[in-house]
Amino acid sequence: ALMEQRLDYYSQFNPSPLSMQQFTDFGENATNRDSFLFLRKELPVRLANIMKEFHLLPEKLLHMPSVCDVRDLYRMSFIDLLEFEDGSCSNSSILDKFTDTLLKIRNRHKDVVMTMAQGVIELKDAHSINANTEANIQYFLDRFYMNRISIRMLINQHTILFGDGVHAQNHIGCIDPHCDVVRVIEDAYANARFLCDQYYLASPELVIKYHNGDKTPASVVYVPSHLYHMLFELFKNSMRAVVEHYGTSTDVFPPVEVLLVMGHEDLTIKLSDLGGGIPRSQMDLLFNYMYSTAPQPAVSGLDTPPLAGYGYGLPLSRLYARYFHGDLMLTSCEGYGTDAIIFLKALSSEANELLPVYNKTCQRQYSTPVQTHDWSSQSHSAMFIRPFSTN
Ligand code: W6P
Repeated sequence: ALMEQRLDYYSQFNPSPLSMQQFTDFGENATNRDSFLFLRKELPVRLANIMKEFHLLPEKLLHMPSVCDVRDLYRMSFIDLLEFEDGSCSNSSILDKFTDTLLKIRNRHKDVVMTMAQGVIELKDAHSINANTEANIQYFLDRFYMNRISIRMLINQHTILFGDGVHAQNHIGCIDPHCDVVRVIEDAYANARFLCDQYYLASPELVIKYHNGDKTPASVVYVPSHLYHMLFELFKNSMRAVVEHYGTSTDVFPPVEVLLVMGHEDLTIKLSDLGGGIPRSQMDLLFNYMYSTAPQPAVSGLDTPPLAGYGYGLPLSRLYARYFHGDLMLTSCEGYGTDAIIFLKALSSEANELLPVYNKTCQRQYSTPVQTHDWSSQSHSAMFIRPFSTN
């Protein structure tokens, strides 16, 4: 009852998005106490906003055991944070306790992506799912995972800056103010290649092309682990496509090409493969959570392809890109190959967190039916994506 009342209170506030510049300024100037005072309100606000949004999900999904488990974790963490609501902060033992609580919360939520995916599988096994339900789940999961990315970012910054963990050289929390994009590309490529070699005994080469207007090396204020996550996912997909398209009887493959361009607004990273491409009808499915949790083909643990893509890798990678107002897009020529493009904001002053807000507009999204037909011809792709459309 008390929790419900505090939930109502905190959900009235909009989350406060920080810019990359604010993160770095804060990291360089703020004290443990400043950070504590900010987070003891901002974290409950971000938690409360997404906890409220759970109520808008289809009833059927809310009853799935895994979804109940996830909601319990969120309630627990919200309650843990309420303990710091109006305590004094002159006492350094309270600051230490706060940091411990954040570490406990981060660890408690480590498997939430998996558990929510399990909840979607439970729903698909128990019920048939109509187009509206699917659209609502897609909408919710994008917002839910984005909220989670943002909360983990805040927790990481606080615990790295003020906890007793090790602090990477020249980093401000988990932000590298001179993130060397080429280094991250080569690192992600090397690790994806290792998996590819292990499974297929062959892998395509990497070719990087630069186009820097003024010949300055491509450096950006960014979270290297986020960039790595996106690139590793894309390289795995490209390598698998190339090796499977050419077959393992050859070990000469067209390389995966990366074009890196530093513009005034955007830093663009384009990965091009000649892996045979994707038909247009399947493009949207690559970012669809319901489709990506299709029951896995029965393979024994040891034979599971390490490059098995199309889990939540692509939709989550796109969220990482969008989190600081970048984006991730795929374009493909079926029969030829695929381009994957990551856009990042070149300027740290424009790289603001993109956060879901619980308000009337978002409430309306859940009650608005998916697009009804106002063109006469049934396209194959539309039938494929929404086979049970009732509109
Ligand atoms: C493909 C399929 C795909 C998905 C994501 C990135 C690259 C590629 N290449 O053939």
